[in-house]
Amino acid sequence: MAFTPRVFSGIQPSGDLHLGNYLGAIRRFVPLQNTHECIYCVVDMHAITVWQEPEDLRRRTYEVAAAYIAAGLDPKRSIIFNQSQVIQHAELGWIFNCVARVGWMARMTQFKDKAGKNTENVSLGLFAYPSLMAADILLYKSTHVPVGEDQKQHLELTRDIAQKFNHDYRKRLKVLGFDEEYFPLTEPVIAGPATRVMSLRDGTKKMSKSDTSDMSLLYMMDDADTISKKLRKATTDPAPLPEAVKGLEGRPEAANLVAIYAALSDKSPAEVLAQYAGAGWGIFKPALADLAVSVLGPIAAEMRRLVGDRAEMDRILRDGADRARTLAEANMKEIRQIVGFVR
Ligand code: AQP
Repeated sequence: MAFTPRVFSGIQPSGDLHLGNYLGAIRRFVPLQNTHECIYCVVDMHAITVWQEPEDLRRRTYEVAAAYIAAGLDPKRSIIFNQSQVIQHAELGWIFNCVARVGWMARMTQFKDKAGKNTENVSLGLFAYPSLMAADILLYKSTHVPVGEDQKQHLELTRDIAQKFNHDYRKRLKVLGFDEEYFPLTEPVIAGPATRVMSLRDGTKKMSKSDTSDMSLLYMMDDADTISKKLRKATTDPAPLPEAVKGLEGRPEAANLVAIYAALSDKSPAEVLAQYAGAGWGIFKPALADLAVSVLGPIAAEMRRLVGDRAEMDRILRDGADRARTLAEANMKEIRQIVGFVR
């Protein structure tokens, strides 16, 4: 069956937003508004899979929504809301907990990374996280999900859950007259030069909200001086920039800074190297800092303005949640029937 092309993605309000979130996700959300029906969620229920101070959770929920809008999402065209306002996410998440297998969850590298040696003591929610993520996506029968590379495995699991649901309920789907492919097999959209932005201190480690070293991340709300200082101090090797992308092999920090420049300027790494071949870091780092300030500065200013206007943010999130709930409930009505719940 042909599904209506629909984009869904989300970000957790679990820490301050950084350049990886911006380049790997938010920046790439924006042009999709021109070609698809888009739903962008602030996934606050995912955030509490690890402890969040309630006041921080609230502040960051507004910040993520503000970042979406400041980066160019139009709340009239795209649906923007926070997950906990549409309770159908939790409802379908539970059904998917009963479709997914424990072994599938145990294989998730993000769970292993986050739980570390502490697997007995992390929340059950952290373990089941990918099942709620599958619910977020499939609740709207979303066909495309723009994400950074770190989310690829979770999206494969979303497809596994969709496939198992379609298979387990095939007889019921037939009896009720639904198409045998009830849920779509969603496509990850992982594209562009910065699908995995690395730490500014270690080019082999992902830039991540949970990194405790401030200098390893560029935050979306950093001011111009801080951006320049962090980029000036970013770890690099001593060699100048090569002429071609092949010359970045084995140079993770150099490759990372070139990828960041490319993504911020909508160029390819090859085009960036064509411009800077042979340049030393004394030239490239200030140029990168200027570029980063020119892109992030206006976004940060708009984020500050928006988070200062709580009434407007509440209105936008409520409107988005109302529109999302209408779509979600139409599908949930069918799903309850398929599963066999009496209503
Ligand atoms: N370093 C990154 N490079 C490219 N994309 C990234 N994303 C995250 N880090 C990078 C993308 O941002 C989106 C939102 O991520 P999330 O908040 O839902 O969860 P995350 O992937 O767990 O983000 P963090 O910052 O790495 O948080 P922690 O430290 O909690 O693990 C996703 O599309 C993600 O791919």
